[in-house]
Amino acid sequence: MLTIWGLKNSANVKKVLWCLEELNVPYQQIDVGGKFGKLNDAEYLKMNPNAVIPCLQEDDFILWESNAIVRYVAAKYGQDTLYPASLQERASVEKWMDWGICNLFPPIKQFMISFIRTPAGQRDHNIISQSLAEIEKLLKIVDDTLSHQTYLSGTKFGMADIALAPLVYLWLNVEIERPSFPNLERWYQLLTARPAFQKIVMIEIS
Ligand SMILES: N[C@@H](CCC(=O)N[C@@H](CS)C(=O)NCC(=O)O)C(=O)O
Repeated sequence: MLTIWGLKNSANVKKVLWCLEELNVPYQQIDVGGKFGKLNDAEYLKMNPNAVIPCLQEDDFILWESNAIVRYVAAKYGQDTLYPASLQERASVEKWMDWGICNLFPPIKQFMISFIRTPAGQRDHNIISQSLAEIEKLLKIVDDTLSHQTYLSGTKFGMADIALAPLVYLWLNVEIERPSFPNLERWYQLLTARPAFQKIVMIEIS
C-alpha cells in the first residue's frame, strides 16, 4: 500500500492526492504537519530531512518534493494518461511544474501565512498587498497562456494542471479583490467538473 504523509489541506499534498485519485491508485494518507506536528520527530526526519510535507512511502522507497512525487506516480500508473510519451510534451508540462514551485508557490505561501493564517487585527497589509501583486503578475502569464490552449498541460489535462490548480484554488476562493482573468476562470471551471478535483482540492481553506 502506498502511503502519503501530509495534511489534506496543504496545497502541495493536494497535488499528490489528486494525482492518485485521477489514476485510481489505492493509498493511505497519514496526518502530519500543521496542528498534527511530528515533522521534526526523528522518525519523520529520517524519511524527509526537510521537515515538510508531502512525503511518499512505498515499501522501502521514500520520495519527497511534491512535483517529484506527482511525476513518479504519473510515470508509474499513468503512462497512457497523465505522463506524456513525447519528450517535448513532457518538457512543456514539467516547465509549468517547475514554474509553479519556484515562482508561484513563494508568494502564495506568503499570502497564506499573512492573510489566511493571521487573525484580521494582526495582519500586515503591506506584505499582503506585495504578495497579491506578485501573484497577479504571475497569474496573468497563466491567463495569457490559457487564451490559446485548453489546459496548462496543452490540449489534454495533465500534470501541469495538477501542480498549479491547488495553488490557484487558494487565491480564487478567499474574500479578496481580484482582477478578472477570464481564461484562467474558464480553466478552473473545467477542473471543477472533475470528481477527483472536487474531492481533494475543493475543501475548506485553513
Ligand atoms: N518544495 C516542497 C515544499 C513543501 C512545503 O513547503 N510544504 C508545506 C505545506 S504546503 C509544509 O510542510 N509546511 C509545514 C507544515 O505544514 O507544518 C514540496 O513541493 O514538497
